[in-house]
Amino acid sequence: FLAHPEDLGIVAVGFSGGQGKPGVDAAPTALIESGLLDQLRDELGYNLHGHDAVHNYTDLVPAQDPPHRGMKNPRAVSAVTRKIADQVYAQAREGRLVLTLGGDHSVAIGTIAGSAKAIRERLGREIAVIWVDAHADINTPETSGSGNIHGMPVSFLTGLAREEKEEFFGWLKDEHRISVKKLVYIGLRDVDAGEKRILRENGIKAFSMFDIDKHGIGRVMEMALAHIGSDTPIHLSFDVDALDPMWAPSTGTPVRGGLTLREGDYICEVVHQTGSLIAVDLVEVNPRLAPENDIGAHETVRAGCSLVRCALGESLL
Ligand code: NNH
Ligand code: MN
Ligand code: MN
Ligand code: MN
Repeated sequence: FLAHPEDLGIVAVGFSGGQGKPGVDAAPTALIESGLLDQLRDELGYNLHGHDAVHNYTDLVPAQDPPHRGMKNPRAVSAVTRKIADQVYAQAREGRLVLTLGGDHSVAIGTIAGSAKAIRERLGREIAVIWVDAHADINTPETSGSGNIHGMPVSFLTGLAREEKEEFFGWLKDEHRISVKKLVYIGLRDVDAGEKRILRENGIKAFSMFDIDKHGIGRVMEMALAHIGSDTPIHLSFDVDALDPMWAPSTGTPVRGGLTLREGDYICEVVHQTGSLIAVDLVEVNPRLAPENDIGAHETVRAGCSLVRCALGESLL
């Protein structure tokens, strides 16, 4: 699906407005300083584009941003994700693979909207999304208990949540949206009651930690890809909290009982191997949240780099 599979568009966004804990905005710089982009260029052979800047878009954050339908920082998140959608779209429109380094998971409103629009225009195709996360992030503003928009991106992207007003995600149009049928979750273990109902009522495919224990990650990936169908462009959105806190302690909402680093890497490797990958997000690394000592932050950054390298083909012999 890529005209230039060796060309990698980088969108580095230090944005934390989709949740309440500062520090997730420092992740792109931490990942880049640990050598991720150099590895992608020098070891994996990608031509990088758009990698000179880490964006924080503080200019898009209004001084006053009171809640709307219970959503916190709604104007800021809407404006920033709209900008991200433009950036991802511009890279994807060139036929490049796109890597986004977040930021909290609200950035995926922009990344997936941009991918979906570009692939529709270039190929007339719908994209599939593989969402790897401890959480389902499919709350609507009304079902959310927290009001944090990083728990809502999937509901806006699928059209389960909608808004007319531009300043509250009204800029999201059909061309940006994805089908609930082409969405697959992997790694779930902390899903809100309202989200469980949404998943059930919409027949959304989800592989929880229970399914991974039961079938093994190998079989789960076969089933996940079978659900999507071969020959479908894939956007991989990886929340680092899908990994067990043993591997990724520095994240805003760690949940025990998660994926091993090796299982996370395997998911990324299998997705790479399909040859259908069009975009990758790595989100929710928070280097400021380092329980015990900052070995945690270092380890989490290292795990994040490993996931990205695997998704971009490092392990292919
Ligand atoms: N489901 C909760 C909420 O809506 C938590 C979401 N937190 C995440 N999602 N880290 O990946 O706020
Ligand atoms: Mn090329
Ligand atoms: Mn998430
Ligand atoms: Mn999560």
